[in-house]
Amino acid sequence: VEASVPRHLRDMWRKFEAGEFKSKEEFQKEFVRHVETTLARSMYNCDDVGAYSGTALALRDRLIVAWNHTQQQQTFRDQKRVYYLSLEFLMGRTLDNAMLNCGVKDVVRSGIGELGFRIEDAIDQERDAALGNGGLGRLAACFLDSLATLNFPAWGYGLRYKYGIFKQEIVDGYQVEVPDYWLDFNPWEFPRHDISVDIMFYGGVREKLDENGKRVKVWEGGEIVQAIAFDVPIPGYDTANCNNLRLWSSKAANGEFDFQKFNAGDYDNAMSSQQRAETISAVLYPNDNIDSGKELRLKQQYFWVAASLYDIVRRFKKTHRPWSEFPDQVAIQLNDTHPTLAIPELQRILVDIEKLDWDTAWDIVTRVFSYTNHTVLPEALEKWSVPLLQHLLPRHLQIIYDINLFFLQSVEKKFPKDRELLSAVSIIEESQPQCIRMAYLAIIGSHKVNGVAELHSDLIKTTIFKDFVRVFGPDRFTNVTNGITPRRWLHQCNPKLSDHIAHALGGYDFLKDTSLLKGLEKWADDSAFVDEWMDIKLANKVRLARFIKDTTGIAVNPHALFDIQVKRIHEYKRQQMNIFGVIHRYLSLKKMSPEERKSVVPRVSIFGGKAAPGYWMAKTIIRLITAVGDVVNNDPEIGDLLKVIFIEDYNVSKAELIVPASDISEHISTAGTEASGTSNMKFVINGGLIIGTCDGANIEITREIGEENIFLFGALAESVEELRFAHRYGKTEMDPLLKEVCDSIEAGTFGDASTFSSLLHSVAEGGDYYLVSDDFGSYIKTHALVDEAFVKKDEWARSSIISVANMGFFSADRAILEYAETIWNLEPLPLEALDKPVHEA
Ligand code: GPQ
Repeated sequence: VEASVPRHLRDMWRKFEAGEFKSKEEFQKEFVRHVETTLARSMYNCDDVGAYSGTALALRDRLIVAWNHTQQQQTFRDQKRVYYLSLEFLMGRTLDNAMLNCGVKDVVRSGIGELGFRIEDAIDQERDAALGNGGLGRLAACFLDSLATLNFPAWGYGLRYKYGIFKQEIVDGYQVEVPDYWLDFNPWEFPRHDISVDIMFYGGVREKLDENGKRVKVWEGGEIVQAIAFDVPIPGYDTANCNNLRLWSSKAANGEFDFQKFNAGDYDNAMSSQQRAETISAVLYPNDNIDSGKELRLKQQYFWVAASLYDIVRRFKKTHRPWSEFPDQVAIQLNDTHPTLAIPELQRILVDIEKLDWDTAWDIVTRVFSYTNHTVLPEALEKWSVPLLQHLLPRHLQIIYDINLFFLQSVEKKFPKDRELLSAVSIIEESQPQCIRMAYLAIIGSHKVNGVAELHSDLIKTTIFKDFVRVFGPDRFTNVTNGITPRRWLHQCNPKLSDHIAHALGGYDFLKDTSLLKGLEKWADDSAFVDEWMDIKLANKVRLARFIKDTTGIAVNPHALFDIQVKRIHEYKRQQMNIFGVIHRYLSLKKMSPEERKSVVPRVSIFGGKAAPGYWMAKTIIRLITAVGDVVNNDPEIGDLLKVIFIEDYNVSKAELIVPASDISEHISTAGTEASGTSNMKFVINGGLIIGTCDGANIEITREIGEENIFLFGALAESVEELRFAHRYGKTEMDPLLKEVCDSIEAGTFGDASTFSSLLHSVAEGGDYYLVSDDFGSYIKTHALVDEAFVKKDEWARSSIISVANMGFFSADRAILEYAETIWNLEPLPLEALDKPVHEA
């Protein structure tokens, strides 16, 4: 590649290439040029949206040059790459993050300031890229940031949904879903109309003799849909490295529409194949921790997996290496089971198209793939019905059957006559109809399977995948505890705290090496440092209080204790327990004399999160939260002692506002149900304390920061089965405090009680699958401890600082380094190479 362009031409190109903004004038020139020519606006009609757009366009020119260099460099060095396959990338906004990562925010701030705009207002105009549901999708986004920052050659592959997660509106206290069409103006993507892949669905499988007289399978006669690539540059922090996120968009394969039908006056059908094709990438499924099993979802999965693999294989084949080297060049991480069809698809490519023998192909496949599990909840484990697969992907079903056959034969050999084991580990579930268990296929086709926190990784080995530990041994399973990027989740969302830390530590190196945060410990006794620390928390609470006032009309006292639970609404996450606790607090306040009320710590209970549109119980929980708010917030006796806020449409950009403003946040899932949680990490690194159960990453957070700095309560994972058993056989009585709460709801204190009857029923004796009643007493007691602790300001501040000092482990950089070393066998691209002009011989 290098030699193909003569020296003088290379110099000429380089001379005119867009470099970094070295001065604010350089930025201003580009800004004005884009506003006036790309956007066709002028200084007379450039509003904040125009300012955002102009800034974004100026910055993306730089990003794409860095992206080009990085990609040329990666091709030239030809090292092993990792491909992160995820159906969700919950990126949020890009502008602020990109400016900070590229180190140009100050230049842009002053440049745009002189042109009459505030950088914060421009940043605020951007819509979130909300291509994900919750933790799983945000983890993928954090991992992309870390991969780029650590200079790993890595690509993300996903779907370019036209509609991301729905926008949540609250109407009369109920959630209403509104479509999120976010692509109106998206400067961060580059359509690659030249990069397209034909993807086939349906059709049939025929056997024929090839030129050597060998019997081969041919999959043919199906419907073709085109995949078009859209590339999103992912800049690392403080590095020239810029990785790629490739999102596929679907399009009809044969032209725009059917002209014959069109001319015959059949307008509707002329458009229909086009519309059917475009439907594939139209919308993100809004489910979190639940399997929907819809045909269109399966189409999305295959479409995306097949396009991505085609792309990866094409890139590999350009190097003319033998297939045996494919696993030395390519690692593919499956983010949950959503991309599991990649396993039979790669086997199909190697056997049917590349003509490798089955065993050779299968050895390559298993060395390439690894699989991350994100849940033990049975209702979230993906299964696809055999008839559906037979119809949509007939050849893949055959391959899955063969994978299963050879696998079961190997099990039979190792454990002769253990029929129970055979049916327990079979990929095929013998249900009516038969189903493919995608997690089993993912395990069998991977060399490593990981959970996302220690407890979770232990649980998958002893519960849902225990039979596979027998078959493969324990080494196939491993743990990589989740992490978060400190760039977005500290530096960007909490600039004041980041600056304060940098001042104490003598620079911003902690953003790349979070173990340096440890240096904060010695500042925990410095009163000026501590005062400033608490002032920053207050300022962040004031910022959130202003937002709450603007959006809900409710005034909250920023000196009150801010108690926050923001995450998807789910029974296992137990927002119902939180709101029951709030009701308990309200009832207690009502019983107090005015004198007694004087010693109460004022509290603001803040909730946020979306319910899956079909999840009625979750929607009922939202309704109860808003109903309690309506009563409590308007009770003159209560005043500032208690406020209950539901923040509409919780998303990444709102999280950036909310997370820095917590005193306490709630991570209170039934023990053993939350695989990791990642917002727990975000809140603590921003100086908030947490109340939580012994679940997911809470356990490791406790180990790192010390149990004196966290409010833990509730049953342990190992007793959950026993407690559930007791409920089932009617051996438990409802906790008396909870009973009082349920009675007050029943009595109509928060409006028509029938609205909440299903919710009350779910925690009643004989049910209570999530053990709300079992944990309620200790939950209430622990909240009383929180109140007591909050008024001891010095100790509180100390806990906050010591916690942040010990959060270094939870950087996504650490997680990515673990994946690279123990799963992918991946090396970073040396930085020196990136800094040098690419074409220099
Ligand atoms: N998670 Cl299975 C999701 O956000 N969506 C899902 O469908 C599944 C898992 C979460 C999980 O609930 C959290 O505990 C994890 O922290 C997160 O994935 C990332 O691993």
